[in-house]
Amino acid sequence: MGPLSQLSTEPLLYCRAQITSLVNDIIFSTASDIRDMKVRGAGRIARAGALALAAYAEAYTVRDLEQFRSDIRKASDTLLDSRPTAVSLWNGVHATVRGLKDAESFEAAREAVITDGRRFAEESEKAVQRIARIGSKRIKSGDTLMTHCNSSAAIGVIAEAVRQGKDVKVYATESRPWRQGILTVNDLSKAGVDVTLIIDSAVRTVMSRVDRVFVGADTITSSGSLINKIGTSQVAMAARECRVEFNVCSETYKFSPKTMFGDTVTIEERNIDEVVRPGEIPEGVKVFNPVFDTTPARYIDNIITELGIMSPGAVYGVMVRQLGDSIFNLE
Ligand code: RI2
Repeated sequence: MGPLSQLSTEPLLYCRAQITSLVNDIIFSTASDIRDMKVRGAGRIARAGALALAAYAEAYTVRDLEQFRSDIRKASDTLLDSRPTAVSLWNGVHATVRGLKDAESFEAAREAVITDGRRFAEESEKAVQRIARIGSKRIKSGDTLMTHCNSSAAIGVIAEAVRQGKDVKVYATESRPWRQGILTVNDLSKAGVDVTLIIDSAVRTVMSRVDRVFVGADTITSSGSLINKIGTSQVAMAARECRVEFNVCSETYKFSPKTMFGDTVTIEERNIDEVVRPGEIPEGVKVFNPVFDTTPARYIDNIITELGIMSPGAVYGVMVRQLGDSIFNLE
């Protein structure tokens, strides 16, 4: 390669490097927003992951199928590494990249990622709205409800019931350490709901006044157990003790097909700074900050999905039906 060609290609290489770094930024900034909880909630992080991959594909300029496949795989891994517990992100990413394998050209592969990513995000929004309509039928006028953390699916159900003119009261837990309960009381108040904020340790005291609990889901296993914000299992146990109905509002992309094959769900542990301020406790005192817990299926009365209300025992069948033939490629 002579000096002339070097001169003419260098700016091109420079531009390509700039474009590549801009394209990568889409993925890195989404992953860091998810990790730092700027984007949070199991449904929202799934949509953010799917749309980031679609935007990445749209901005991708190297017209090489194998290179594209490899870069999409890396981008998917970067997104999946951001938060480990909610399977919604895994399902959203996999729904977005599923057309890559069979695509015969770069153009077809890129189009598949763009279309599937956008479709996942749209379907996800629709599922939340459908859950609101279905779940609202479980609520009667005069009911007192409880919710934990900040679930758009659970809030949608309660807000829809109130929109229909039902008179309900809601207790919302603070949900330490991130205090997502503050978001919840703001969301519910905006929707015209009579809502009372309680600290997490008031759950058992208040449960005797409650008729129904509605919580969201980060992951539901093949045996129908729920992984959700830390403290959910305590809410469920208190509800069982008081004979209060315990409802989980969950889009089916929060069902984890990986658990059918023995995978366990990783419970995210976050930084201790979220619990104590520096210097507040003696050196050597340990802090344990798991942010999710498991509620066994036997504490769950209903799982409210976009396909309808089901018992935890029905989850396995829905997973098998939804996965179809692809079930054999999962392990
Ligand atoms: P939606 C949240 O996790 C909570 O655990 C909430 O119950 C769940 O996601 C589902 O939220 P985090 O991101 O998808 O606050 O229903 O840790 O909005």
